[in-house]
Amino acid sequence: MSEYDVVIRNGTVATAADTMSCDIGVTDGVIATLGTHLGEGTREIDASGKLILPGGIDSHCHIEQRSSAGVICADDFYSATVAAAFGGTTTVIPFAAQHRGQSLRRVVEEYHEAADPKAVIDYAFHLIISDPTEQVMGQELPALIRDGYTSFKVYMTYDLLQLDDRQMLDILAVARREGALVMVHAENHDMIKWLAGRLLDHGLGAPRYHAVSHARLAEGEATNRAVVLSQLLDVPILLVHVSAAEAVEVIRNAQTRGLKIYGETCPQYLFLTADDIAKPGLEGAKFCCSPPPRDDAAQRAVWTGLRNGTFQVFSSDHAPYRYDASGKLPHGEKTTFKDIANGVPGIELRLPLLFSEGVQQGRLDLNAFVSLTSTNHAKLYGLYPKKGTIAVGSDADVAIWDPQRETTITAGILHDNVGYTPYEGRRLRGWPVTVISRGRIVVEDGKLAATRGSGAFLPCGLSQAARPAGVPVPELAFAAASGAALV
Ligand code: DUC
Ligand code: ZN
Ligand code: ZN
Repeated sequence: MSEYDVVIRNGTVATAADTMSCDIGVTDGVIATLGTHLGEGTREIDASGKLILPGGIDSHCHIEQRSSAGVICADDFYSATVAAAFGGTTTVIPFAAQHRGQSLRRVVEEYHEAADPKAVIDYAFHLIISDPTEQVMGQELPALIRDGYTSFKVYMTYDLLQLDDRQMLDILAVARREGALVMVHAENHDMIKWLAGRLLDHGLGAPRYHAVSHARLAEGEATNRAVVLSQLLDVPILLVHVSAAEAVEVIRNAQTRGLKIYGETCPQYLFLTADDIAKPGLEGAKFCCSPPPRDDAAQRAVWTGLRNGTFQVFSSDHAPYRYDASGKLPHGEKTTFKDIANGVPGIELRLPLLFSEGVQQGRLDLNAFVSLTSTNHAKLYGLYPKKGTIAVGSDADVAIWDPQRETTITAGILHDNVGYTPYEGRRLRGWPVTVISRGRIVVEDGKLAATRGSGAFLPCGLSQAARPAGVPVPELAFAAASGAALV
């Protein structure tokens, strides 16, 4: 009888901390041994010349989600998780999105009904809170946090999602009390609406004006406001999908001042610019997302932020919409920028893009790549060390990379249900060739080896990052001394 279920031999293993030559023995879905001269495995994998990295964790993706405008994502939990797996990702954390009037508990049940029979890799859920009623804030949310939904996204823009500052503070206060992590979509709603209205009044409805209306200052202002709200209550937050240099600077400054502010960015802010949105006709709709890709200087600021630790996580913000009336172009040729479904696909290419342009081009070392794409996600969202590393006792979630494999990106090689890719024609070096989730081979030799519904739900623990710094601002300290604990 074999000693292990799976043994991976002769590869180079990299974690967020180390790079080493060792073999991996897997038993019952868990890493049992790291070492050399391991006994036999029922399944033997030769990883000579390959890198063995923790499976990616994509902690920002939209799957089978209905937007506030009523448009459903092109990917369901099967196609999205298959695409993720082909791209080296073994855990996804999409959103259970509340629309106004809905019970948060019921929303979570519905997302489980969608995901449980379809996902091929493991998944957790963040919540989206758009209707912070007394019932939601007083009962549903605290109970859900205790059930393993320990992070939630709030929006400072979008007509039907936007929260005002007072509501934001209510949510931050609950997060502080319960130890949950708040993810913030930071753009100034009124600035965007004002700009969009004027542009449309002047007959400027082409996709490129999406980027004009979502001005970089709107992102910078809201990012600063979110930081200050978090500071007031001494509760950490994560700024998601950061695109503008102005926002990167605000986050960096806050971190320098010792505030617990975290940052996330995404492939579209490294590899696309507003010029893509300005492509002729409606072609630019394929690149419309919020906040939008900006310019070369913003790309440089985002790369710098990845290198110097301003950003802890690199996620896809996969928000898949087809280039037709079901998604990007609800009014066909007459669609203006304000009606284009926001979002770009990226769940499969997130890791290959960053590996090729980051690691292979010498911008990031391999360990930073692992931190940004896997380990830090697990730490931020309470999944570490079950997920996010290669260590004895961790789930055997690994991606075996051929670092030299060259691939030209076309929509046809991808596994999502979008029909186009914003990265068409790019040539990448490095690709995950074998992907393993809890010891199960999920992708091998370009083929899917996992079945629908074989992914498991992961209740999240509390984030270490979400602990308050413990230094209340003077006003809160004074209120407390006066007998009023405001948070
Ligand atoms: N913006 C979001 O806020 N969510 C989904 C995609 C997008 O572009
Ligand atoms: Zn967002
Ligand atoms: Zn998003």
